[in-house]
Order: sequence, then structure tokens, then C-alpha cells
Amino acid sequence: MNTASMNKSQYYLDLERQYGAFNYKPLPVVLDRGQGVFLWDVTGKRFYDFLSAYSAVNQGHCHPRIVKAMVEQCQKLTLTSRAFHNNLLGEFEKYICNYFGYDRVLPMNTGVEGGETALKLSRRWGYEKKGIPDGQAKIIVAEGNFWGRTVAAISASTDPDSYSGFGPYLPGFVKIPYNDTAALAEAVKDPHVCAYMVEPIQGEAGVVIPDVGYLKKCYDICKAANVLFVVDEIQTGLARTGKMLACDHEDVKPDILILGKALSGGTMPVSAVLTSDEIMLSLKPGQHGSTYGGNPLACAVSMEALQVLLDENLADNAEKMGNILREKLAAIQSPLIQGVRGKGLLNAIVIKPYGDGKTAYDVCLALMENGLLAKQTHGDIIRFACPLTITEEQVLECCGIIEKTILELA
Ligand code: IF1
Repeated sequence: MNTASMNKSQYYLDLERQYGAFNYKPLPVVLDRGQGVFLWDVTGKRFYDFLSAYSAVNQGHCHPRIVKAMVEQCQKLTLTSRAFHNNLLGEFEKYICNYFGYDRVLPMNTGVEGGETALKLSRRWGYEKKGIPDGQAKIIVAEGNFWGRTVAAISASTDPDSYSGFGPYLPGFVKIPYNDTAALAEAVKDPHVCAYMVEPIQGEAGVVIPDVGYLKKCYDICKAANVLFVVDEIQTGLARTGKMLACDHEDVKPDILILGKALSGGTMPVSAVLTSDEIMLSLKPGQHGSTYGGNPLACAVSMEALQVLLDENLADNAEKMGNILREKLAAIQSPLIQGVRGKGLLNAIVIKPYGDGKTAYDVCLALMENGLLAKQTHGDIIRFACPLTITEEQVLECCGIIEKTILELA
């Protein structure tokens, strides 16, 4: 970044340094515009977005249809709270339940609120339907899981960066290895277990893909043991992996489905928990909720964001573009790249530390200089997750940028 650019950006960086919390270490780029697969910084430099705000911008930045829906609803009614009805919540509920084939939906805002909702529904079902003694319900989670930053979510975490220094933790989580059906089969024998909550692909862990058939086996094990199969599709869902849901690759239908992120096309926090009458109707008035949950603005935006996924065949595009991306990345001849993996447009490369201890973060800095934004996770892994609207020509250009950057480094 040249001096002029750095000075313009520095003003913003300094404000954050002066007034903000340092709970992230962002790349030194200050963005002020996004459209489709592109982002621009305050100096006018254009970047390909290869993070999509952690898969929240599947439909591309500021998608015109989603923005239009938002602007129109914004001028009518944005929030009523659930103390009163409004003319959009029922329409949204019917639309999304038919879209994914579930009886009922409970709308929330952030993804972690979706996870918390699923956890409470699972426990309530465990007490009322499975007969687990009150207060004794356990939920199985996989090592390497990430479903947010609340005390419950970090209590389920096996990543010290997520949980250390925030105790005491919520009891009732049983941690088993990911991609290990034998461990699950053993864990579900505990009669106090009400659910297994799992990601179809572990995003934060570094795009960890389980064996083919893992989800189906987990489903069967849970069914046989009268344990709910709860799937967190907040990052893998909504066409990201080449199917509408990652579970669709194995024709598995979770008992409880959790959605978030791209549910609003990257415009505002919207999450949703979908399940059956039996499970959802265990919640009685006043037992769960949120000020903004199911607000009319979120309903209008989400219906449009979901319709765009279908109308633009974004799952098929993710499948096709992901295959091209992985093929090109795997062909890069460099000792830096230790591996390429992914499904659809949720991909990652594993970078071998190089030079004088340079890591994946340094590769991200170099990619940024060459006009592509991506972020490392867990030190040596760079996640590549561009908007699903990307064209073949753009994918090829991005592969050229990645290859050029990698070859320049070593
Ligand atoms: C951060 C990670 C990704 C998620 C899954 C639930 C949530 C997330 C599978 C919670 C959120 C975000 C959170 C953000 C960075 C990002 C992230 F690196 F943290 F883990 F994507 F991989 N389930 N993931 O991925 O949704 O409450 O954030 O809306 O906290 O650093 P949220």
C-alpha cells in the first residue's frame, strides 16, 4: 500500500486504535464500498472479496434486489417486537418453512442466538419427550466446533482462544472427536443425552471436511438412540457448499436446522431455527425470544435473500466455480502450499510457514497488495470463500492473483 493510501487509511485505523476494542486483528485495509464480488477501500483500490464476511455475503455485496427489499420495508415498518403481530412474520415463516421443508421456525438475529435457541429446544424436548430428569440434559458436540461467542458457545468449545479466561462454564456438553461415528455411538448411550449439535463442515477449524457418509451415519445413530440431530448450517448453508444445505449432499434432514449469516445476504443479522411441531411447540409464551427476533425488516430482507439464491442458481454456481478453483489452486507449484480442500465455494489452503517465520497472515497481506482479500484461521490455513455470484472469468483471474502472490513469496 503506497504512502498516500496508507495515510488516508491511517486516519480510520487510528480512530479504532484510540476508541475500539482489540478483539480482532484485521488486515490493514479500510473498506468503504462493496458490490457483488468486489470491495473498494477508502483510496479507491478494488479487491476481490474471498471471505464474504465469513460466508454472510453469499449473494454478493449490496445485491440490488435485497437492498431494494430492505429500502422499501425500511420506509414502512422496521420493528414491532413480538408483543404485537405484523404482516410479514407469518409470510416469512410460511416461506422459509416451505423452502426447507419444516413445520415451524423461530426467528432470531445472530447465529449464536440460533445456536442458543437450538440448545434450549433440545433440552426442553429432552425433559418433556425423552424423560431426562430436569436439569440433567447433555448435548454432544464435536471437538473443533465453533458456534459463537456466548458463554454457552464457549463452554462447548475446545479452542482455548475461544474459552480461556471466561469461566465458569456451562455444564452439560459432552465433547467427542469430529468425524468419529464410533465415538458418537458410544456417547449417545448416556440416557441423559438429548442432542448432537454439529457443523457439516467445520469452518473456523479450517474447513475440516468429514468423511463422505459421516452426516448420514450420525443421523442414523441419533435416530436409533432417540437423540436429536441438530445441524449448524450457519456457515455451510444457503448454497455455500454447492447444495442449498451441506446436509443435502447426503440427503440428511436434521431434526433442528440452524441458519444465519447469508440468510439476510449480508445486510443485517438474521438467524432462524427450523424444526418439527413436536419440538417447537414445547416452547410456551414468555419462555424464549428477542427484541428484534422476526422483525418485519428482517422478514422482508430474508425472503428476498433466499429467493435470490434460487433465482440465480447460486448452489450450482458454487459447485462449478468451486471445482475450478480447487483444480487451479492444486496445480500451483509451490512448497508453501501444503494442501487445498473444500466443497463448493467454502475452501481453504494450508500454508507451510516460510522464510523468517512468515505465516498465512503474511500471505494474506501479500494477497491484499495484489487485490484479493482473504483471512487466515488458526495460523496456517487461509479460507477462500468468495460470494457465490462469482463468474468463471473472475475465478480464473483470482487464481492468477493467488498463484502470482504465492510464487512471489517463495
Ligand atoms: C467471530 C469464526 C467463522 C459460525 C458457525 C455459528 C456462528 C458462526 C458455524 C455464530 C460465526 C463467525 C463469527 C466471527 C468470525 C466467524 C467465524 F471464525 F469465528 F469461526 F465464520 F468461522 N455457527 N462465525 O461460523 O454466528 O453469532 O457470529 O452470527 O466471532 O470471530 P454469529
